Amino acid sequence: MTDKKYGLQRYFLFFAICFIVITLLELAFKSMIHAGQDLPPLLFPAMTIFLLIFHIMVAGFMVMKYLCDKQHLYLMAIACAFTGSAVMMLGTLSSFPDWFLCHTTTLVNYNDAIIFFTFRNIMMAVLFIVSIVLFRQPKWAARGALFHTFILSGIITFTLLMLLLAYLYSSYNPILSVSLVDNETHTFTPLWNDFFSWVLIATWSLTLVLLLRVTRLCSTFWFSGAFFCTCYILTMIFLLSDHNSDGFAWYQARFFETSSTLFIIFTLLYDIFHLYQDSQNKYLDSYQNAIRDPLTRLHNRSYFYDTLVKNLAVASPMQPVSVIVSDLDRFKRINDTYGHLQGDKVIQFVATVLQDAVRIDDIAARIGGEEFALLLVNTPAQNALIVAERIRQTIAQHDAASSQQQLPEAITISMGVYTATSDALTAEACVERADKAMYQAKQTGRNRVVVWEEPRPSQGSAINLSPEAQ
Ligand code: GH3
Ligand code: MG
Ligand code: MG
Repeated sequence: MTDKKYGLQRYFLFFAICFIVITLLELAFKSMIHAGQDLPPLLFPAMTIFLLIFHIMVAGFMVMKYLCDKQHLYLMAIACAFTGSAVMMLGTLSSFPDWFLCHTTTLVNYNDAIIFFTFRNIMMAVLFIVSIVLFRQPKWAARGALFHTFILSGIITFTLLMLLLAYLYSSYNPILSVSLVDNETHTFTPLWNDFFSWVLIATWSLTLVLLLRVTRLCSTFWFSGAFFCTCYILTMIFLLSDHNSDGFAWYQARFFETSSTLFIIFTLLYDIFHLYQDSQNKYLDSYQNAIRDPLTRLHNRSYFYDTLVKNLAVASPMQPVSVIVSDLDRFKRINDTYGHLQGDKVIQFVATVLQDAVRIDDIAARIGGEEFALLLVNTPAQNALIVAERIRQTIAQHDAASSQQQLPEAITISMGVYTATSDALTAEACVERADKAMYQAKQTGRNRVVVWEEPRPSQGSAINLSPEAQ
């Protein structure tokens, strides 16, 4: 029921947009060109050249889109429609013999122009119908390369056949040539007025109805396709209302053809923009996943080491780099008593405390199960000790109630600090020293911070105990 309502809303929107855009186009056209006005003879071939280029662009877009995943076979029917149309427009251009040299020509073969136009329209409408049918059968896309080749061969053969027929029925082949326009008087013959124009109106109308029913205008692409069909129906109506083949209606028709093709091109450009935006977001997402730990969303071990290597390269007494390694105290007991899920919540809680305690340029990482590391840029040892101490106290202060049950009971953490003031040590060696300081904290009672100090000759290793020991 809701689907039906949205479908109707979409149709209403489509017809409203069509009405507004077509009225605006008509006003724009009439403000540029007035009926009865003498028009430059090369205007029509010039408009045809623009249309030809736009049709080649649409065909190119369609082929590229199809080649992206080779799933949307219906795009190739549209690609053939626009390619065939562009080739037939070359035939139209050859009806204006001197257009290329910009000579004003009086020898225009209007009959050939309308023959190419007729075959072009039949071919495009039929290929649009094929495309709609292929769109309706998405399962066909999965049928494999052989099936795609078979369908593609059919589409291409049909396009070539229509090109051949257009050629055979034009003045290039006097045996079959039909007369749709009298080249002397430039008036349409009854064969055009009473038959072909109606056939084309019927074919495009059928295409439009099918497109609306099958695609339900589910995407901007089909929306622009429906607008294209509407403009082509309108084109035929303009031509029917005019009796002269070199008249105002031809220019009007070509203007609408060009505008509707431009509409498709803008839709495709929007599609590309959308795809680019989408892939950019996916890239950013996957990059974040690659550098972050899934449980805590802190940075992971490898990102921590990579950043540490970069920072150590520029470390100096003026630009010290501090590393803090932390490990939760008696965490096995938490897991054993409350289960792993609760243990995970504890790890997440600690991660939040760590992340909140550092600046934007610093790195908070999870480097093991319940082991964390902080990289504090431009931070001397005494400041790193203050940061670590603040974190230790924050964690120790919380209990189940104050942590909203993230912690099942109060917990503590042991931390070791090492500060590098040169690039003499590797990243691994720096972390090892902070780690040793942290183990010293464990050995000396846990829930404390120890700053690593260079061993003095008289001592095995020199350790500066946490503030609690001070
Ligand atoms: P100590 O004070 O000496 O550090 O004692 P401890 O019990 O914390 O010992 P240790 O640091 O060796 O314990 C690590 C425990 O962390 C072992 C393992 O069960 C647990 N652990 C590791 N990764 C995870 C995890 O992702 N989730 C949970 N829930 N537990 C983890
Ligand atoms: Mg541990
Ligand atoms: Mg531990």
